Amino acid sequence: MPSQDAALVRRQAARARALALTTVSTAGTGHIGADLSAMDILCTLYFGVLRGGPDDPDRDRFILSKAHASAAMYSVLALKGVLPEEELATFGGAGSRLSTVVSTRVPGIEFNTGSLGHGLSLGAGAALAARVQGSGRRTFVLTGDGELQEGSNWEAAMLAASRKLDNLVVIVDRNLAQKGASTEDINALEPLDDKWRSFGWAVRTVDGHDVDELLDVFRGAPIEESRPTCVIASTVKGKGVSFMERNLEWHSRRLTPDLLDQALRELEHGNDD
Ligand SMILES: Cc1ncc(C[n+]2csc(CCOP(=O)(O)OP(=O)(O)O)c2C)c(N)n1
Ligand SMILES: [Mg+2]
Repeated sequence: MPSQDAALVRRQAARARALALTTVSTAGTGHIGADLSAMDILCTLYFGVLRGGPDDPDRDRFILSKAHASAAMYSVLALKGVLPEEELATFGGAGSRLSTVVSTRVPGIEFNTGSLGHGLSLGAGAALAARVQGSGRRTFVLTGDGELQEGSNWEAAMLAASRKLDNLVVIVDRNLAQKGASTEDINALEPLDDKWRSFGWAVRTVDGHDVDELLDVFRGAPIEESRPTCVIASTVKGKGVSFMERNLEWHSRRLTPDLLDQALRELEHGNDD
């Protein structure tokens, strides 16, 4: 039986998808495929997992390492009431704090990211700091899968395991695609779960659009004592909009008003394949 919490997350994810689509369409810029891929993960964290308000030093930390999913992030923050919804219309514009990669100018964003490959190092540091401070907070980092080709991730992965940072969770948005190409064609990541295990992490593979599964694994972390947790979330780039799903062009293609209408109609009437 799906839980009430999962139903709430799903409702928010549907609203956030509509906001993100409208935001990138208005701006004529952004990375909508990446936004829709990560949306169920983001909404599960923000509406069902992360503990503590913005001023609580012991709040759980979230780091959007795939910072180009910024329209998704801002849409979630708007639904959380952290950002005014009207401000989404300024996304990507001159002088707007809503830049196309996230920054700490925006309330609720903990770290500046955008140069791929650095979020996990920041996360390992944040998790280490929590331990030193005796805080029970957890740190969650969301990376892209193409992003894992950056070697810095694997240095951070080694350190986190070596320090037994079981308060750290990395979520890999495993949509099998990077910018315009398949990850396996460019620089194969498989067997990805074995890679993380061999670096000393506890690993779980889940459906990155199944909110019940996501709630279960995030709430249950650490999944093994004394090990950091890696959640490999199998996702679909462009999830929820049929003409975007698995279509490499939609990493960052411009969403015209006609196509926006089509996408919003699909969201309203469902596209559950
Ligand atoms: C160091 C670095 N190199 C290149 C880019 C440009 N860039 C932005 S998104 C992207 C593709 C990322 O693919 P992936 O990590 O799989 O994320 P997805 O969009 O599939 O979720 C690239 C290469 C960047 N932001 N940082
Ligand atoms: Mg990817």
